Amino acid sequence: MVKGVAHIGIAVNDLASSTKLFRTLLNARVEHEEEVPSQKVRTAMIKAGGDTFELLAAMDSESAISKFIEKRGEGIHHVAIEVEDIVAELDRLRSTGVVLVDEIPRLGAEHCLVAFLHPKSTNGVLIELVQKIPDVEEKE
Ligand code: CMX
Repeated sequence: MVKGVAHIGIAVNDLASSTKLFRTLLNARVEHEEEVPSQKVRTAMIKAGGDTFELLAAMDSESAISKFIEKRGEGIHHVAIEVEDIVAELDRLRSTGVVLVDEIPRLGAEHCLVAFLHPKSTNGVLIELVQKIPDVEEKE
C-alpha cells in the first residue's frame, strides 16, 4: 500500500550553503544529517509543515549525484514514495513492466529500506520507494 510522498530529493553542489538556503526559504530547521557511503552521498533532511526535502550532495565524482549534476545541473533529483511493504510493491511494479534499479531493497538514509525505479520507465522521474523500519528498543 502506498502511504504518500516521503520526501523530495534535490541534488546540490554544496550541502552547507544549500542547507542554509533551504532553511531560510522554508523557515525550517534541519531534522537530520547523514552520510550514506554506499551511495556516496551526504544528505540533509529539512521538514516544512508535513513535507520533507532531502538535499543530496556527492561524496565523490563516482556518485550518482555527481553524474546527475554534471549532466543536468542542480535540481530535483527524485521523488520518494513511502510504502507499507516495499517487497510487495516491488513485486507488483515488476509484474507491470516497471524497470527496477534495485531488485532487492537496501538500507537508505534514516534506517529505512529503499529501492529505486528506473526513470526510463517512469516518465523520466526517478522514484524511490521507502519503507520505514520501526525503532527496536533495546532491552537489557
Ligand atoms: N532523474 C531522471 N533521470 C535520470 C536521473 C534522475 N535522477 N538520473 C539519471 N537519469 C537519466 C540520465 O539522464 C540518463 O538519461 P539519457 O539516457 O537520456 O541520457 C539515464 O537516466 C541513464 O543515466 P546514467 O547516468 O547513464 O546512469 P544509469 O542508467 O547507470 O543510472 C540511475 C541512472 C537513475 C539508475 C542511477 O543514477 C541510480 O541508480 N540512481 C539511484 C541511486 C541514487 O540516486 N542514489 C543517491 C540517493 C541516495 C538516497 O536517497 O538514498
